Amino acid sequence: MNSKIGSNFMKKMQTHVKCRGKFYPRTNESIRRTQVPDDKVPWHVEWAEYSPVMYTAPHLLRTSGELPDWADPEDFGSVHPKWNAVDVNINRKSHMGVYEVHFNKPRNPQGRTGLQGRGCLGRWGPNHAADPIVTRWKTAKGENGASKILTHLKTSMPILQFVAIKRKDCGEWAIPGGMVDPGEDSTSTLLREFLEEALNIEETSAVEERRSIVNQVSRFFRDIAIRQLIHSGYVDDPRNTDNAWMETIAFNFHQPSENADNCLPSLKAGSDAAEAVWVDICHTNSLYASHSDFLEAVAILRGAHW
Ligand code: RP5
Repeated sequence: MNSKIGSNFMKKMQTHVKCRGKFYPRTNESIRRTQVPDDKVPWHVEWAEYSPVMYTAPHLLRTSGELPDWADPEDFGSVHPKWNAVDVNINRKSHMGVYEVHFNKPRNPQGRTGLQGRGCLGRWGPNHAADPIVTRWKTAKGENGASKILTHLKTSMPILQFVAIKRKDCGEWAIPGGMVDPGEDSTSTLLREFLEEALNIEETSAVEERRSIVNQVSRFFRDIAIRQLIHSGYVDDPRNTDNAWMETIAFNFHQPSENADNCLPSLKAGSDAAEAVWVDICHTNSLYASHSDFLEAVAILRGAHW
């Protein structure tokens, strides 16, 4: 990873913010987080009275046999999960290094969040996701009919666009990422989530059309000339808790020119996405979790307006 990108990230990621809001998401404001001041976020800072509410969403409290495969039991009983390791087909390793396990519960490596338990996350410890950041230059047809890259009025820098989706769960705009399924490798997750959320592949019934979309996007995602790792690590996701948190690998896939052979199919929202559109990248983009930080890193990498 480019060192400028890396250091910007580390600065921003030092203190999580979005997982320290007043209420826990998806609870109709019925579950309050203990408010954690910035200086009390790190675990090494003493806070004897810290005793946040314990909350795990009701649908995750079912017995093991009734749980979906993306969720852990609330209580492992006599089973000992392999923390900090690949546990059968579940990756319990963190990109952030070895996390602590305190009273049999993993501890958020970024510090306190004001809530214990899993909240609505399936796994104790890291919950792994993958985020495909698909970009292209913003262009317009010039007088001679040739397309030219547009620059920003203030910075004179070329404008990048990315594929954004509107999340159905919270209405926020986001990168079309998603959770890594048990046993799935994150490269497959990147492709699957993009196909589902930005191209609605699940509802594309015509076999030939479906095959052609999958082939086109797979080719595009495999092209190492346009692929760049942007982030692998913690995400400041509003669902994070003291014992369960989101991590991701975010890759940028850059479409060099609209007319290139690897041009993408037209966007169509599907699955957890209500809308899928190309959006200009700019510091004013207000996005879900740490996604604006990922875009800033992409803009720096590609020498684009931010
Ligand atoms: C974020 O949550 C990740 O960056 C990823 O975009 C997303 C995965 O969760 P779901 O979209 O599957 O809810 O933290």
